[in-house]
Amino acid sequence: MNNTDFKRYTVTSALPYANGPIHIGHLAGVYVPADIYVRYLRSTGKDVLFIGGSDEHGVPITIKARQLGVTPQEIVDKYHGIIKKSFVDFGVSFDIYSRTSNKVHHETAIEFFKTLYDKNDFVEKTSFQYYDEENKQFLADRYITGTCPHCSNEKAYGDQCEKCGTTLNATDLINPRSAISGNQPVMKETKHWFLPLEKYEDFLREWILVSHKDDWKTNVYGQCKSWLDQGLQPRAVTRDLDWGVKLPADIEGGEGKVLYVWFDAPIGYISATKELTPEWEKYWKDKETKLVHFIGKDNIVFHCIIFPAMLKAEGSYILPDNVPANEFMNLEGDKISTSRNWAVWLHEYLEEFPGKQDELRYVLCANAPETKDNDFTWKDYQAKNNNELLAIFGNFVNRTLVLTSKYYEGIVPALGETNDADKTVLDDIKNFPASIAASIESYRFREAINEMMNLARLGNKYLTENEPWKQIKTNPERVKTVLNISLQICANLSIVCEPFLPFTADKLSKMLIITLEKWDKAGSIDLIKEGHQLGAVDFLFQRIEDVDIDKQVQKLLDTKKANEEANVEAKPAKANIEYDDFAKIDIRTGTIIEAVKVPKTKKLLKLTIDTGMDKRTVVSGIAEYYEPENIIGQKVSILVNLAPKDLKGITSQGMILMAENYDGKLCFVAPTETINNGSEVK
Ligand code: B3M
Ligand code: ZN
Repeated sequence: MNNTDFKRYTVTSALPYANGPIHIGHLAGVYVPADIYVRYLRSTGKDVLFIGGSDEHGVPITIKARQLGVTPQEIVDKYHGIIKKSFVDFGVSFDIYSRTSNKVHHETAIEFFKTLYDKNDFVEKTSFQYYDEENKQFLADRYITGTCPHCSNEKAYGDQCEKCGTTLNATDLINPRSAISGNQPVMKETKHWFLPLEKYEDFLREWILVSHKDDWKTNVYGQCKSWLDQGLQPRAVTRDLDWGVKLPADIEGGEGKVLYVWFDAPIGYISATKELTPEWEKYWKDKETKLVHFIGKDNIVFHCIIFPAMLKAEGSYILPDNVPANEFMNLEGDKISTSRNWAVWLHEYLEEFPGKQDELRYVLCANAPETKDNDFTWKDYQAKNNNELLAIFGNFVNRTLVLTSKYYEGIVPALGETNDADKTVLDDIKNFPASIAASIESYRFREAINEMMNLARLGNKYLTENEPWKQIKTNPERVKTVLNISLQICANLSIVCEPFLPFTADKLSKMLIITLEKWDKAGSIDLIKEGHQLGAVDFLFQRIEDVDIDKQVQKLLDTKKANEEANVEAKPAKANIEYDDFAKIDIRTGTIIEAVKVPKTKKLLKLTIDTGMDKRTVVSGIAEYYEPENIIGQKVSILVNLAPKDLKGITSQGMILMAENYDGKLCFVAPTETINNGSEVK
């Protein structure tokens, strides 16, 4: 079915884990494209529900709770609120933003599970899993640590070694320990229910590789094909955890078990719809509903293989018409990482760039990782804002409105006579809505936003070529035509920019004092009538200065340095010595009383040290880290019985003890309290 055949749309976007704030990668990968698509559908008058929510189960949330000494509920309550506010702040226009810890979801997920359970769609399997006897609980993979068999990293987890990246099974670990009690876990029998995905392989092959061969994105199609080519395996749908959707008491052996988070989370789309409207079944069971999931590439298997198999097994649901997954957005050449704080967090962005939501939406859409990973850089963000939004879109609108205000007190002049060039522009205006729509409906949002900007480019070029500020003296009637056409372009922009730049659309329609029209009005060359009074002129965009960008880049450099420091491993100790060896050295406290650079050297300073016994010269390789004038009076520890050495013609009598940081920086090893020079360091 193509778009016109569907009566309604259910659009979902991945449910972010409620264990941290959201960042630009989330917006670029999932939420900006989804919001563009939904806003466009609404503008074309479609019946559409935009469903979102927080994914509040899963092991990472329990780990964060343990780390912070709070409950998982406290974690999800905190981050659900932060995430929900970020989406509101950025105009991500959900019809509902729900959460999977709520009652409706638990009931819906259990009902779904029971339907499959009662039809014997699950396979029951018992297996042996690591169990923490002290805490009387089975251990999820992330709760088991041990030595990686591949790289001997002693802090590997039961599912992965983060040092060498190897995917592991908990039983691969050498010397496994419980991350909860620290004890050696025991193997204990446990029963779980598995969805036999292999049973749905033929159906999935036909549904994806044949019927969606041409309309699913190649990155999505390719990943599904490789999963199917490998052959599907049964997938556990339950876990031994106490945080999640608990199995009902009447499930024999279900005690202490919850639904696997990836079984319950996609059902969250359904439960949120149920929460939103009593007519929810129309949006999930009627074949005239188009279901579209917006996700990142790491969620493809769950939304294209596992969830459709679940829906197929349950039997009463429609299947997704498309799953236009994006690849990943990186940041300044490195993968965005919550654990390394390598991210631009939305709430922090708004603190630094208040009111600039559309600027970020624009850059993230124009650079969206639609077919391959892409990179966000602050320099590019500044360039796109200054050279595109400000210089083209903003400049065009501002000049049009300022000139109309200046020449006609803000009243729209008559169109008057049009020449061939005018007629060409008027024809071009008519074509933009259809070309932008075609790109949006094909989930090519980069192409769509660029086409929207082409309308602003058309206006900017038309105004510049016709120079109304010059013609006003010689041909005032001509100026009326030029500004009337320019105003029609401004009015068209307010409609076609709305899916991408909702805040700008609102601001522009207010400056034009027109209602924000629906898509079907776009393309009209009579949107804004002669004699209409325009509103006060304001700037749509401002210039972003280097200083603001440099501050963001520096912030990331500081983060990178902090990460390096956090991950530095101290060098291993040298071989043992006897005490007598140590007793031979004589280290004293001292004070630097003079310091000068050694000529023709970069690294050397000539120091005069008061050792309490004498005042002696020491040559020290610290010139790259200390200016002589800044270290007069510095307390030091000095090795005084080191044989004198000639360095660059200077006899050095001893050595200052310096600690060398991981990055090579040297710092003094000095007494922390006032102490006489010459005191023995023992
Ligand atoms: N909670 C978030 C992720 O994997 C995951 C999505 C669930 S969508 C049903 O990024
Ligand atoms: Zn390893």
